[in-house]
Amino acid sequence: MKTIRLTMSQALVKAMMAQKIRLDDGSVQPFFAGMWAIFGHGNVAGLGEALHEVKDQFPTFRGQNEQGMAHTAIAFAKGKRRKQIMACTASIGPGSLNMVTAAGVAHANRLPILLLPSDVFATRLPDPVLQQLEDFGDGTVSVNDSFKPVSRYFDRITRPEQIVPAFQRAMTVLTDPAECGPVTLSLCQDVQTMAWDFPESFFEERIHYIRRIHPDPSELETAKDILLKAKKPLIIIGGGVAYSGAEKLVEDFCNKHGIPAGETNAGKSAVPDQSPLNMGGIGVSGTAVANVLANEADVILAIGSRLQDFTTGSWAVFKNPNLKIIGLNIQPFDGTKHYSAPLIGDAKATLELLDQQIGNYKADPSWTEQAKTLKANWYKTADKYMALPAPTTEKLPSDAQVIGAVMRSIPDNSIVVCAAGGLPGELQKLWRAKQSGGYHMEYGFSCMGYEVAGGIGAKMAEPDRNVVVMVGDGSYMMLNSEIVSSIMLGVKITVVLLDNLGYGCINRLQQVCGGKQFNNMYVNTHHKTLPNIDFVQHARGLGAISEKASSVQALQEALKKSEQNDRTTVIVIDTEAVSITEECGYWWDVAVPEVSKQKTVNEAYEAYLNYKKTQRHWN
Ligand SMILES: Cc1ncc(C[n+]2csc(CCOP(=O)(O)OP(=O)(O)O)c2C)c(N)n1
Ligand SMILES: [Mg+2]
Repeated sequence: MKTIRLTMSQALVKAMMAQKIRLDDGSVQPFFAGMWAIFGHGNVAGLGEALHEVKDQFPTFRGQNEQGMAHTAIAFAKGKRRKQIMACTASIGPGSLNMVTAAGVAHANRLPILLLPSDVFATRLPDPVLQQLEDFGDGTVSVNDSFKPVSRYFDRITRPEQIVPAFQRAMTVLTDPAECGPVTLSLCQDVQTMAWDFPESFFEERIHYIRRIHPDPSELETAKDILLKAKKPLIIIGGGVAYSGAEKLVEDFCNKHGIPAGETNAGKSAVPDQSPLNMGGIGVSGTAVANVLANEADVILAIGSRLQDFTTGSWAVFKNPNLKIIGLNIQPFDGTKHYSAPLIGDAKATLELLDQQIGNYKADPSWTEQAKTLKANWYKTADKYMALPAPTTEKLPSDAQVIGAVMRSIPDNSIVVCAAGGLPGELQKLWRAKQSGGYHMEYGFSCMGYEVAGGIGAKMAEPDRNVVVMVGDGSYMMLNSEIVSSIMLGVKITVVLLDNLGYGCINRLQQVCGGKQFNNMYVNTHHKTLPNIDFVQHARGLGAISEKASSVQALQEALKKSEQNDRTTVIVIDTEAVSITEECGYWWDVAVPEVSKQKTVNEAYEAYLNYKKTQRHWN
């Protein structure tokens, strides 16, 4: 056997560079687009040396915060529809732990990322090293064990040769459409530097592909039978539609069979908004179209959806007592939720077969017509919320008015990026993506701080598209420093920062639950001085172009102007924290205290109990 003597780190990097992926069009490209790195004593000498050696063929990017750089890598994988990914390495202790939250994001959103946190010395000889925690009862525990629940695959590399099987398993998980998510290979500091005679075969080019699982014939038959009896079927478009490349197929399927479709936050924009049977967002922040149909539907065909509570209105939005759910999903865990009739397989391959099976089946024409009428009415309602405020108004604009302005002012190919706060709900209701993939929402983990870093990843994945990040002041304050990375790398994004002086959405939620306004808006916090943050100066300080828009009109102009800017631009606008788009939406199960001294809480609890009665219990 021919061998090459390399350190574990050199071998890992060399093997990563040899991994390729074959796309549907037959083209082959590298699977790893590069490595995000923040070094410390845990990885600078080991992995750092190996990355330097190949820096011209395999790029290493320096992040500003480990969580931030991992968000960027995750957004990149999402933008690439899981066909190309990035890795992230961090130093021992705090650096690595900073990536745990991001691992949660990748896990919830089923997005592949290779995390390479540094670990303590395998030999234990210098213990405890700087940043090493000591478990008094278990010598095998390190802080990196906290990656276990947020990884789809975890291994700790305590000998150099272990990297060979561990990396092979990592690749299996990263390229598996059902299992894919974060993979963590925890690299002991000393082992990163240790040499071994690696078999040459470890470095051979390997061409992966995302396999298309075809459904079991009996599951297909059952799904066909259910669908053929449906008078009022409704499709749920989940994120899996885009990962499977089934966007056009789903659109054609809806049109051919007259089946309207609601979108989850992950599935939104797979089918462009203007497509006649795309009814927009479904569930807690759904439209007055999708949710009305969801109330009545007799069959739900959920495609590539995790059926998260926001999608199902905490399982209260489906009201038809005879409802049947078909769970078309690559992952049985998702496809069987609530005793759905599972239809396990790749969305595209399976839907093609289902289409053949149901032939010329059509939903009840009055159902399809109802959907179209509702949609036209909903557009009118939504337009009112998004209309320009009168130029004379003294009132601050609402989130909806800002969304309208952004939508009107940016190029058709734009991707809007968001994750947390009041904006995701408003965007799911109101945003109209003109082109497929124009809506990038991290709403699996809804992680504040994802927005700016995620925008950079979305732009790196699709450099020809315009990327607009919409972010609240709270999320922006949590993590904005990757703006510096965007400027360093020449990855231009436009950030629209809505400043309402606090956590507007949680403040509203608090009151819905009967609570007093407390500790969300700055004004309701314990303070000696209220913050008066100059976001424009702050963004300029990081190197961005920045301006304050004094009105929605000014925002529209600033957005138009920003297209010519040569680098990341932050446009700040003051907004009010009270208004939301009242029409439609759905109940969200947020637990309310059973006993309280506050009358408003008691009342909210009574209302809560009434809502609870509408929840579907696995029927
Ligand atoms: C990391 C993280 N911490 C806490 C939360 C809970 N949370 C959701 S939205 C929100 C406030 C967001 O504030 P901001 O970005 O200003 O948006 P707004 O609510 O004002 O629209 C909080 C605290 C979260 N989603 N993520
Ligand atoms: Mg806010």
